[in-house]
Amino acid sequence: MRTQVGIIGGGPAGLLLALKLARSGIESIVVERRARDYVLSRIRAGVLEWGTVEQLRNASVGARMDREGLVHDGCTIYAHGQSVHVDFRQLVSKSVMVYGQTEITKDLYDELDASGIQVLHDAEAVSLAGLETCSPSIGFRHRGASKCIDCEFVAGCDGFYGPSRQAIPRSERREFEKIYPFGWLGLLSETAPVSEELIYSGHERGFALCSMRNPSLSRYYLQVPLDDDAANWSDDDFWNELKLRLPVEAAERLETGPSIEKSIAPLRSFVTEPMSWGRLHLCGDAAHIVPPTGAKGLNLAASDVYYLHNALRDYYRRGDLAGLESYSSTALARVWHAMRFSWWMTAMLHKFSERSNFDDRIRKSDFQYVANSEIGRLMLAENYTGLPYWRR
Ligand code: RFL
Ligand code: PHB
Repeated sequence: MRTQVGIIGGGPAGLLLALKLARSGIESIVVERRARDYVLSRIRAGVLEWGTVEQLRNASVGARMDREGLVHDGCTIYAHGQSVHVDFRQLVSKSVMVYGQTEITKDLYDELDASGIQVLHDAEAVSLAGLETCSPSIGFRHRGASKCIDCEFVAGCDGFYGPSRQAIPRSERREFEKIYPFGWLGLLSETAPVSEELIYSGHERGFALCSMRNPSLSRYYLQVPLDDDAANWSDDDFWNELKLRLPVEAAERLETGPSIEKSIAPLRSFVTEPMSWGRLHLCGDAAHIVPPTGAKGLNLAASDVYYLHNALRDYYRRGDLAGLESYSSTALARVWHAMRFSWWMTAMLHKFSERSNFDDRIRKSDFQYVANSEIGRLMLAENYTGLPYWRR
């Protein structure tokens, strides 16, 4: 098989890149390790920055999002007995869109099918070769046969555990990592959301988040120890603990019901540098992971795709290599801002058992800065709704 861009990974980064490239007349093939149903059963992100919304619209894949997504103009941060409303529209004239990653992935698959773009599912033993040459390739096993895609560029969109990042020699890679001593237990239920906007709660019992997918589907999270197991939590245990961690008015309004999904995700901050090696360019979770507190993971995947698509388009239209050469540094500048913001939100709102009394006062002071200063809320709103896509 031969194509211009070989894409490893059929998550949001790989699928959006394939679609945007097709819109610019550039061919690609996507190789995905899992079956489509498996990819579509993963419940992940829920909050889209406006830059992500506009990218989906520009790739003509935003119609259902615009019909079914919920536009949010603010959110509530609760800690130390005080609720603070952060009004995005008033502070930065921007909003976010609440629309599940599962729905985006489905919309992207439907659009790729309609455009005749190949996504090869159930690919096993995927490997990369010739990355330092002009003709790299992707080898894999598919339905019992060995296959190879010869291409001109490889986009590594295969998430944190995929092979692309590992294909960059260890001596050429620098990794930056922070592991947090807790995870998030998420629960999905067919109940009305407790509030119209998201509530982030930094309670002394631990963090909690009230989110949603639509007016009758709620998504809630609780901070739990890293070694906890979702099976240890009955639905009643979850609802009781959630009520204890929310502002009283919200706890009283909370509608409870059976869970339709319950799972624990660990929290991690991770960046690999550089994001390019020869003809390989990494996008999304393959290059970086943020704790979900700032709702940045999917949005960073989308901004990487924005930069990489523009760089490949300039190369194929004009033979201009400048965008590809600066892709890593351009993408990383935005990545590090999101790293800082996600780390800051996580530190401010979670309970750290090993933290000193000094750290606890800093955490309280961070929250009070948001509560008492419009500049504090402005910083939160600007980062949460998404920093601009700077150009080189
Ligand atoms: P993905 O989604 O992990 O997709 C990578 C794809 O690559 C495939 N793959 C391979 N394919 C071929 N060969 C191999 N050897 C392969 N190995 C892996 C995988 O099967 C998969 O299909 O990465 P991508 O595309 O970079 O997208 C990143 C996002 O999924 C991720 O950052 C977000 O979900 C993070 N995230 C959130 N992000 C937000 O922007 N807003 C949020 O509100 C938000 N909430 C969340 C989140 C992540 C969470 N979890 C579970 C980690 C909430 C949670 C709980
Ligand atoms: C979600 O709805 O899954 C969600 C929302 C906001 C976050 C993280 C996850 O910060």
